[in-house]
Amino acid sequence: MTQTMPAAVLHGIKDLRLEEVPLPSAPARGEVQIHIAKVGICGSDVHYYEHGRIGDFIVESPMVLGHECSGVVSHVGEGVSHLKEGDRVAIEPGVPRLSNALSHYYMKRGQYNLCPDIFFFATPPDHGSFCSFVNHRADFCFKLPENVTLEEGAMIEPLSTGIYAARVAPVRMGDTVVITGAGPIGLMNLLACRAAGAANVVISDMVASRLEVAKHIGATQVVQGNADELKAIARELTDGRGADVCIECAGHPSALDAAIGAARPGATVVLIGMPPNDTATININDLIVREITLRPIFRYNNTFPTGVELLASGKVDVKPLISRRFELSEVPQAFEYVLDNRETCVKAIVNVD
Ligand code: 572
Ligand code: ZN
Repeated sequence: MTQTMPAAVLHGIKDLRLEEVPLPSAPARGEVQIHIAKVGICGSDVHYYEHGRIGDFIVESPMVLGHECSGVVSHVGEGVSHLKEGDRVAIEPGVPRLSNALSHYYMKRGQYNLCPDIFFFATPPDHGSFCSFVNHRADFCFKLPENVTLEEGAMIEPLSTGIYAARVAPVRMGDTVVITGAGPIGLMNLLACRAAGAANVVISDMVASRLEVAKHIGATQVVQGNADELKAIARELTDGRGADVCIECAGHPSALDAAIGAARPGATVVLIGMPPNDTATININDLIVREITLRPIFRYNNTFPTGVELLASGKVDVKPLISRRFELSEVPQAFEYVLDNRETCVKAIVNVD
């Protein structure tokens, strides 16, 4: 008889079912089996739940959701030497399959996030981690030190976007940074920029309660949705120049305008938020005359070791971002909760074990 485990499976729009699915087989060479412990709910999980798709990624057959996760190693595959049974790990959800030459090309360049054949938890057609056990490539599992909890471990995934943005911009010591959008990703970027040594981090949003959280976790100034005010503050802080780095996390055309408007000549504007297709316009001549670099980022690469160190050293504290905790049996209610409380809920975390 096949053994089963509980999983949260999306069958269609707003049709999320807790059901029994087959347990994974023994981990292959180079893999570990992980007993999942904590899974955060991401905006993309909620988007698949609400719309059944993100752009061209369509949930065509039932899919297990979840990709922000941590767990405990339960079985070690052959050839794995850096992990043992019982180790607590943060799991990086995207693993290149290396099934073609193009994928090898990007892997060798260190840009494995750009591999066209990447496996990614809860991105159709790949199942996610809202379940008890997964097999995963061992080199994409990162051992957590004793002073880092499994909840914090699950938050390394969303923190990774901030680490990557601060690294590629780059954010330098003493910089003035503007972040547009104070949702979970904007707030993770705020934490990463402070840890990178930014002296001033100004963050904007339309929602006052998000800005309260931002102030609590280290924003030096907050702005409630006014592009002119954002630009004025950025200039005031920099002898009239404007921000050294701007990070757009709202995915709204007006936020993109505000971010570019607040940037100093020579600045980099990092693009994370995805506006609906054909809604955002950019004045190229404005970018040229001020030598603004636009730097879109797609997920992240090589950020998990940094995430572990930031949490272990206390340089970053993600705990204030946890708004609510649920059990696996409550996952359908958890998704409804996140939908109903979009503006106030930062991160909902599910206890799976
Ligand atoms: O944590 C990874 C992650 N990536 C997101 C969104 C939420 N969480 N991205 C935005 C959507 N894209 S995508 O290419 N896609 C649905 C695969 O449009 C991926 C990155
Ligand atoms: Zn995500």
